[in-house]
Formats: sequence, C-alpha cells, structure tokens
Amino acid sequence: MATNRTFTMLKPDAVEKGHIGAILEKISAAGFRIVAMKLTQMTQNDAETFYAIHKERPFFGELVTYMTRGPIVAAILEKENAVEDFRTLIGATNPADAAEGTIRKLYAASIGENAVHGSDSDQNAAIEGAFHFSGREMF
Ligand code: IDP
Ligand code: MG
Repeated sequence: MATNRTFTMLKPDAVEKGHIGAILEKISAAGFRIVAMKLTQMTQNDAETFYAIHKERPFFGELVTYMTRGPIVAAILEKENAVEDFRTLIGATNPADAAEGTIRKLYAASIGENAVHGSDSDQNAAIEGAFHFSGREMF
C-alpha cells in the first residue's frame, strides 16, 4: 500500500543559484506539507552511501563530487500519493526530457546537476528519510 511520505533534497546547484525559496514555493503549491527540513552538507561517505545503488555507473564519481560540494536542503514531505506525485512535480532526470513547468525543467542545468532529488518508492522514501533525520527531528 502506498504511504503518504516522500524524501527530497534540493541539491547543491539549486542552493548555489538561490533557488531554495522558489522550489519550496512550488512544493507547497503542489500540496505537500513539510514534515522535517534542514540545510546540511553531505560528506563523501554520506553521498557514497546514499547513492550506493549507482556505484558501478560511470557517473558515480562525478555524482559524489557534485552532491558534496556545497549545502543541500533535505526534507521529508507529506501528501496523499506522495512518492509518485513528487516524481511528477520534479520531472525527468534529464531536464531536456522534463515536462514544462516541472522543477527540473525550470531549475536544472543538466542530467547530472538536476536541482532536486525525489525518492522512487515508498521503501526508499523511508530509508532516505531515516538516513537524513533522526526520529526526534520529525513530528
Ligand atoms: P533520479 O534522480 O531521477 O532518480 P537516477 O537515475 O536515480 O535519477 O540518478 C541519480 C542521480 O545521478 C541523478 O538525479 C543525477 O544527479 C545523477 N545522474 C543520473 N544519470 C546521470 C548521467 O548520465 N550523468 C551524470 N549524472 C547522472
Ligand atoms: Mg533515482
């Protein structure tokens, strides 16, 4: 059964360009409630662990360098059908393929530097949320 939470990161490129406010506005306007949120920076070990599923991919080193180069905003979001609806809101991994009006179409520069993360399943939403937040930080 689908749960109602997903996990997101506003990635270093989005933070560097000053897009935190605009992206959070789109997330709120789409009906997501922020359950937990923080500005943080991933260490190399954090990024390698978070993206371990991609460790054999040719872009893995580039991905870890990118995701650790500056602050991110990590957040847990709540909405009915959260995982699927959030993936729709952010658009395709490659902004060139992302639908008009999606966050990646508006704010992403490339398939690598694509502004925002969204969990791809309820199970990963729970794992990724727990990776970034302890129970005490959530309500
Ligand atoms: P997703 O974020 O849309 O779920 P994934 O395929 O899970 O996309 O890839 C994770 C992240 O790895 C992407 O969001 C992007 O930052 C990076 N990435 C994916 N494909 C490439 C690529 O071909 N070159 C460089 N970076 C990539
Ligand atoms: Mg993915």
